[in-house]
Amino acid sequence: MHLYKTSKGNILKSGNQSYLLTEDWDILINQKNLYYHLESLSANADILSEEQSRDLINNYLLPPIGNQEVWAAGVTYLRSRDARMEESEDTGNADCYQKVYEAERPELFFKALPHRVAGHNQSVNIRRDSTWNVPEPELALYINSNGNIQAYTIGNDMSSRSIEGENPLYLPQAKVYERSAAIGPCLFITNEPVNLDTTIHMNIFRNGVEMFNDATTLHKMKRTLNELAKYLFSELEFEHGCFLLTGTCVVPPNDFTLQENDVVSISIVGIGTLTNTIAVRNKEESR
Ligand code: DO4
Ligand code: MG
Repeated sequence: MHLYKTSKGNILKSGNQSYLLTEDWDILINQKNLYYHLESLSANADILSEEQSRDLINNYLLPPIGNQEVWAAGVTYLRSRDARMEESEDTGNADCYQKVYEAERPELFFKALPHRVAGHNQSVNIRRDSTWNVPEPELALYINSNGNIQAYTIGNDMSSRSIEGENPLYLPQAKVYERSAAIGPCLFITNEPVNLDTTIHMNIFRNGVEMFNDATTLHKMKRTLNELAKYLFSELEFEHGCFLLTGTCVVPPNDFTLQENDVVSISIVGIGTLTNTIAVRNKEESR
């Protein structure tokens, strides 16, 4: 099942049918068993025609988030560890990435409040004070307030490699700024375990020309999704549940940096495609 949030209501696509669900987003998704909850709501919900649901999704789509915080896990794939070690080798800080990759405790960091999060077809920013910027395509989890994974979506953990490479203590600045995160286009809800053969694919286009194209599969992740959720919830409570980006395994070559107007598309089989255009905030917007 796919659940879209729009400014005209929530749309559930299940099988060949689309339903309009008018419940408050935070209450709708924060369920002990979201799959069965949506299945039972759909029995009494208004059915939308294919044309109506396409119109709402194409013209009124919002990021699939209400009052949830967005958190992120780091260095969950070997490829990410290697990239961080390369970007920090001149400053002698590469060691900490090796250690966190091997440690029992995962790297978890706060990423965004909902108002800083972009959705599908919205822009994400690169920082003006950063010289090396990349998107990070990641599987994102929706975890309910009991700490149980209920849904999946696509995440883009925008990052400054120059700022983090200078000093790992700059991580919050490399990772957290206006519109540094995107999630969407919808929540994917299933009652099956996640298939680890699922691919995460990213393309980057500049002036219509493809600059980058690569993919990975979830089974390359060193940690389990439940392990990440368990650590995140061990000493934190999330009234409305939260989103957790699970780390990247697709990293553009070291001579690549994003530019304004580049288009980043991330696809995860079974969920869909999240597309964002790269923007730079103008000075008037900043204060
Ligand atoms: O250690 C810094 C962040 C790592 C990260 O965001 C990732 O591996 O995806
Ligand atoms: Mg990341």
